[in-house]
Amino acid sequence: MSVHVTRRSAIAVVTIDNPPVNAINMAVRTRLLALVDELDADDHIRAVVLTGAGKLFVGGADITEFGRPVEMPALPAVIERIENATKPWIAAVHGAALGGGLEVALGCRLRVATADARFALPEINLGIIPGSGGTQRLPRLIGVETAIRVAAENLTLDGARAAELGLVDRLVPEPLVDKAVEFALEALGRPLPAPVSRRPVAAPEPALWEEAAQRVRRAARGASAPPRALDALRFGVENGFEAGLARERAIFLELRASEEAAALRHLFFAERAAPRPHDLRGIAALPLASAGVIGGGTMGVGIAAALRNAGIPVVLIERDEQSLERGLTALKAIFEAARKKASLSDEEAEARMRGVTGAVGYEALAGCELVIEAVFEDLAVKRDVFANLGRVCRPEAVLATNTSYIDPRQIAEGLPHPDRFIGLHFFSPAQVMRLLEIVPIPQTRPEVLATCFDLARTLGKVPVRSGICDGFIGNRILRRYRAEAEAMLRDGVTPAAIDAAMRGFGYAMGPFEMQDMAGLDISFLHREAARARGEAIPETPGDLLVRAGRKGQKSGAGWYDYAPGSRTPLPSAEAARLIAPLVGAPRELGADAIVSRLIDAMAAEGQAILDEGIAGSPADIDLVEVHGYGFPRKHGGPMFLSRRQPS
Ligand code: 3H9
Repeated sequence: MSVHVTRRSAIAVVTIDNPPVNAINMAVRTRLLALVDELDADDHIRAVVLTGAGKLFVGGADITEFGRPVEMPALPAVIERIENATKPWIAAVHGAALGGGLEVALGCRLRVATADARFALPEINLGIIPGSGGTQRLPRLIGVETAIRVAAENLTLDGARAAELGLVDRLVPEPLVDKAVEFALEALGRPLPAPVSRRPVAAPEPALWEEAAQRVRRAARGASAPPRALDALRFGVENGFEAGLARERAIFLELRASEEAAALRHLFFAERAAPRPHDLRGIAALPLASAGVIGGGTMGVGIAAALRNAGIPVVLIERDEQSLERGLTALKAIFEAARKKASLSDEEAEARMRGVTGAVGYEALAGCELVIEAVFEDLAVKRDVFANLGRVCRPEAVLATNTSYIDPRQIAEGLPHPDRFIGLHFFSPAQVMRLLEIVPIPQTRPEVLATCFDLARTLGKVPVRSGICDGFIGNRILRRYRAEAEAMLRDGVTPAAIDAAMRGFGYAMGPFEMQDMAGLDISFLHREAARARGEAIPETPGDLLVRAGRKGQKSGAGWYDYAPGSRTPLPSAEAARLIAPLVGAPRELGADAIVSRLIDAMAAEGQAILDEGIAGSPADIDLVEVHGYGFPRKHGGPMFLSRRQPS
């Protein structure tokens, strides 16, 4: 049974027991509704304590139901019934009370919580707004200003803060249920407070709404739900609880049926499934109490920062003192920047650096349980690194390469115990970007693979396993994306039109702006090297630009012009003139057509990657694009999109 009842003299204890997160599904709603009637009719019962089994109160409404029509009884009706019960219901919260979980607690007459309680309305992350009175009851309990932060800006309140704000009537120690029963008996001796929906709410200064609207819109970055959560909340404050509840429900149902919400649900489940692949269940990860990073360049330093942020001591290796000093300074600058932004305290920033040992030479890595190589992308250089690691590291230490393009099987050739070798492809800046491509070679032991998934969890990354191919999953799709953009360019569509279309779709920048930012010269040099090896690589428009000295932002010109000191791309007549020999007559193409051509190309490459067994699922490919390549979350990823709207 998903909800059970015990009796403690005059108090009924109702426990929602629906593992893993006590999500409220139809069975839970039906049972709660029946229980209110049952307990109201029970003369021996004077009050009801409502709690959650296991580690938390309630993780929210059951998200798996959202792809289907609403099944009755709906949650607002259940909460209304709880609120109007003749026997008062008292929520006893430990762990998370999220979304519908918080809404149920708000429907109770009183609330007690342990210090570890967390209250939030994370619905906006799923493309919806609270649908059971969260935007209406919360401001009546804790005030408009903080309620906006919770409902529309993802603020989580801990137990202590919730108690300060009056959301929690009493903070209690464990055992929670015993303390809640005591509290209930006490509460029965006093007049009960009014149900939250009947309490007045103080309307704020008009300027507060305007400021909040601007803040919410800015932070939403094009997502639909946050401003709508604010709308619902404001409407209820200005027009009363009943009208507000109706408005909230209408917006909730509209958004619940939207493509954006479907996309965000798809990502929610993909992100939760990613760290726990089925075939690794039951395989124990190896301990990872210390790690080494080889290479103090941007990538190595970013990886070291990510490890330190997760509390793992790091040995950073460089080939000489000067390079080591540069690497350590860059690492310190990362923590210093976090300190300035107040995301780290002074002590935390210092502790991050105290956990770093810099060294020249490999001997310092002898005790490490994991070593990640992040040196120059050159097979001979990397092989030399692993020859040294084979010499100094313990045979059971996990040895990883951060290569983006080189076949890891070639890097591992000659390494003793290659079963401990693996590719760990981080994305720059590695302390920020959440994607981690995990690339086993045929010899990699399952324990080593499990260890890397475990590492990803520890680092807060989204791990995706990739088979071996040129560019793995992400860079291979990027290449196809760029090739398609170039094909459109050759068809006469301007870079500005293509970039604007992709920005309109939700990317932070379009493919040509991205190339200008990253620099056009690196891929030019790759093409030149291939040509020097005798490969037949036709001249590209990018080659023409680089030959004319236009290497992107770093040279002040690329696909676009840039005013001195500015990063704002300006359409360039000069670039158009230079590439003219390789592009067709100017042609207008609508933004939608541009977007679908590029997304179709990505999805087609993704399908090829699936067919070849390089990626395990379409969802994995979507995670790569969203977390490594800036694909707009609200569209769910190229595979999701192509399957929703077959072209
Ligand atoms: C809502 O409430 C709408 C209402 O306003 C209105 C309704 C009318 N439903 O994250 P984990 C699964 S919207 C179904 O690894 P943790 C998850 O997929 C909801 N399933 O655990 C995973 O499954 P599997 C608002 C859910 O301990 C398993 O549980 N609430 C739900 O690290 C474990 O998840 C939210 O948005 C759900 N609501 O963290 C909260 N939640 O094992 C979303 C989780 O098969 N949830 N699952 O892979 C969370 O933030 C975290 O799961 C939580 C636990 C903090 C609760």
